[in-house]
Amino acid sequence: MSALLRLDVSCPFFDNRAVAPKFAIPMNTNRWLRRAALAALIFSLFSRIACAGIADMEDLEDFDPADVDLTPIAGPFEFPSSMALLPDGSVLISERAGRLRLATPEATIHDIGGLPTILAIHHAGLIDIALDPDFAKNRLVYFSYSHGTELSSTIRVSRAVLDRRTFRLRRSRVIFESTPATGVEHLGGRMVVTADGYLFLTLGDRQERDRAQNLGDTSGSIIRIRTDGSVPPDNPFADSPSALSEIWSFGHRNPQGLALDPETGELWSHEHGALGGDEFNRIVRGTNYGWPIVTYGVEYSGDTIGEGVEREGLESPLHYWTPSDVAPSGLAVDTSGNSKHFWLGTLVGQSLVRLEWQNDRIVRETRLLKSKLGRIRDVRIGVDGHLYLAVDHPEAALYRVNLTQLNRLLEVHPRKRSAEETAPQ
Ligand SMILES: [Ca+2]
Repeated sequence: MSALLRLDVSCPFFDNRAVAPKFAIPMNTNRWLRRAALAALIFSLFSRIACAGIADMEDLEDFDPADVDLTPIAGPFEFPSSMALLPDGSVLISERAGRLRLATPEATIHDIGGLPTILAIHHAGLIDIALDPDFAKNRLVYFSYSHGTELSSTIRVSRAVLDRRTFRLRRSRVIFESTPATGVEHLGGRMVVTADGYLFLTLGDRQERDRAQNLGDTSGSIIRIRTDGSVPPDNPFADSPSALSEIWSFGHRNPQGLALDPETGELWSHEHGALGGDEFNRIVRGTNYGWPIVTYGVEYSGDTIGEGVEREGLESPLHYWTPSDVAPSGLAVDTSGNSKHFWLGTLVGQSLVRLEWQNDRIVRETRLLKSKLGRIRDVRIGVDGHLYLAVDHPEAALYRVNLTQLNRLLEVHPRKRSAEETAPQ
């Protein structure tokens, strides 16, 4: 069928046009996808009614997704944990339960075989997926996941060749394994692979906070290895006999976002605090980020943690969130505009967040889509310049947003507010 269902939302499906023709959904799209688009339409119409008026620029309740082509492009996915955007417009999606799936530009979904045995329980499972910088030639992918049992588990990173013809991973091998721990909380597991062949991986403290200050333990650290699994000799603790040579930075609680700056090569990360104290950090070689000695969070009982909020020699966050209504997840660096922006999802906050970077600091935080899509698990920017969102849901859609339009729309708000404040009475 080639008929089009006319709706008040756009649904361009993976094409690379900067501005898609609005409101057309091919009827040969599967029924679930049409339902997701209809839900977006209903929300869009509701938001036009309920969200009139000027919201605080920090929390944009009047944001209308229809203005930026917020579009469900594929699904459903069962609790997606991450995604990797392929050069041909396909998307690899990891599902927490231990399934890897490939959504084609035509929105056809294939299961990818050949994953290793994965410990999938509670928050544990398949976590992140990343492409080799030479993926177009070598088809290498990297994936992080929980391994072992609930009583003793590790985070592993494996790499394998993605065979697009048979939809299988081949020649899979483990290139990293963390220090084991009991329980399956505070796992971290986010990866970045750099163009010059390094792999960074975040590791949570596994709910044993003192381990984050122990350099003989990978818990609560960000590690750096070569993509073949070897440890680079210039790692900060490579010559220290009491430290694990993979460790790049430490004193982290539970980092669920890691991204590389395409302009500067800097590494950025955020992490969950306890009650309050979620942080945004620039990750620097050999640095101690303080957990659990210093934090802006407190115990869930309200008691203080450690020594306070800062101490000389321990890196303070560039931005932090207190109270704990955020829980950041997924991170993308946007260098398309005049200012650098960081995009992240939030789990507790159920929002999309933009942090604006100017003069070496975060100057503005903007929250949007609150409670509209649900818990946002992962945020990526594709080679097409669009923003992709994965939500934490048993029947999740993968969404795409026109980032150019979104940035343009958000730029209006501070000026508009400023103009109103300074207008003559
Ligand atoms: Ca910290």
